[in-house]
Amino acid sequence: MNSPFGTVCLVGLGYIGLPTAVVFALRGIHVVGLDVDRAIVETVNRGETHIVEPGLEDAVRRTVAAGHLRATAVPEQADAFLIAVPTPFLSNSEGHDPDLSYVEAATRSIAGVLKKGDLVVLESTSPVGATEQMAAWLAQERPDLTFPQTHGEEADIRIAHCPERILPGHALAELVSNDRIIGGMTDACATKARKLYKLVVEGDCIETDCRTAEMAKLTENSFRDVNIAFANELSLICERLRINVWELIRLANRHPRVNILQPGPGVGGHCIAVDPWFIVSQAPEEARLIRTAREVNDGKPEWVLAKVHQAVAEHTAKTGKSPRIACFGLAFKPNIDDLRESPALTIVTRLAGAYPGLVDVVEPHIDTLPASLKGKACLISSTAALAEADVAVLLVDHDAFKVNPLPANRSIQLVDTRGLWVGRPG
Ligand code: SAJ
Repeated sequence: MNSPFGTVCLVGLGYIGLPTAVVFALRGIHVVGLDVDRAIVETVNRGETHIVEPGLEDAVRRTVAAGHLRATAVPEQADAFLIAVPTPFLSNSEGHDPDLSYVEAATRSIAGVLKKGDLVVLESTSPVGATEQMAAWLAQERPDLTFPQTHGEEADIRIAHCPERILPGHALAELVSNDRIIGGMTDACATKARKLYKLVVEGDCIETDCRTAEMAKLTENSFRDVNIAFANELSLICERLRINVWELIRLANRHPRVNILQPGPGVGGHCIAVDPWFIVSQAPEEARLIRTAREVNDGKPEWVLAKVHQAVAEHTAKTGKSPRIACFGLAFKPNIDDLRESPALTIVTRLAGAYPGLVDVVEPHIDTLPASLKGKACLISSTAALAEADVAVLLVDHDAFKVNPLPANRSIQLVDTRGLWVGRPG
């Protein structure tokens, strides 16, 4: 097959960029990974990874050994550039405005090696208008080339937005099986980008314009955030009304058109707790529900902390002694080792500060505690923690915690934020 994509360049070898690079390389496509972090470049070139993702290490080793994947810190020519760099909040922003500085730096870094006929795709989750902004930066850097904003279908460079939608922990499979939204700055841009993704994607690749594609990604994560907020709000209401929220949700979900998600200690990760703010930032007057959902979910850790403080106070009043507190789970969601933006980690760090020397942590997916807990809590086994615990706080519904380990012969006060050990009989 004579592909117009001899070389594909992934800009940013992070949680999205590296698995994406690997998926193209596994199809025998020549892939270059560009990253500003030389340690990451060297790691990948040794056939290793800096990311924990099932199957990734093996795939990097094989594709590097086969000569299909190579990393570099110096931009070089390619036929398609996929930009997958972080889009966090502005650190000085009170209103959660998006920070496009990584996108800008990545865009300007590849501008010098662009040639007529190249495709540039923004994959990073972005506010509406970011792809057009990227095109404007490229045009600034390369006045000798033409771009879609001025030359439409005749432009030298094709530009598109194709948001990633993979679930951490399932990256390699979802990169192939998920449908992709392909938002072109023009129809020809979308068509060219679709041809690229079709080399690896088995799901549908659906063409639209770049602004709709940007909003679609933000909408997906906001939809989930609003639905989780509904479950979290129900958990607060049920506590006040003395109703078991998990039983309530199980029953309500028997309705054929009701599908309520699960309450928890808050919403973590680097996507769902961030992306809705991009919509709020661009349409503050209109995005009322989306903003409130963020506030409900962000408020949940405080509520859990208040429950633990209450359990501690009750134990102390009854026994005259401070309780030992066993916390189950630190990850931001079940069955992964990812602690980024984890509400469980926030809660445990606050507890370790409030009750020095009294907090134990059970987290089967990590070997050492993160910096915020080093020397302030102990990472121990479930059995060891429960042998001493007076208060147990369940924060993550890891499979390893599915069987209730609480001893029958000793009373331990339980704060169960996931309904794993209370409220799910049978
Ligand atoms: N959570 C609950 N209750 C639930 C479901 C989730 O409290 O019923 C919590 C989790 O514990 C976690 C947070 O929400 O703290 C987010 O977890 P998640 O599994 O919902 O999502 P992420 O952040 O791992 O990945 C999401 C996905 N988006 C959607 O499902 C719409 C994924 O497909 C995206 O690719 C990813 O964001 C992203 O990169 O944007």
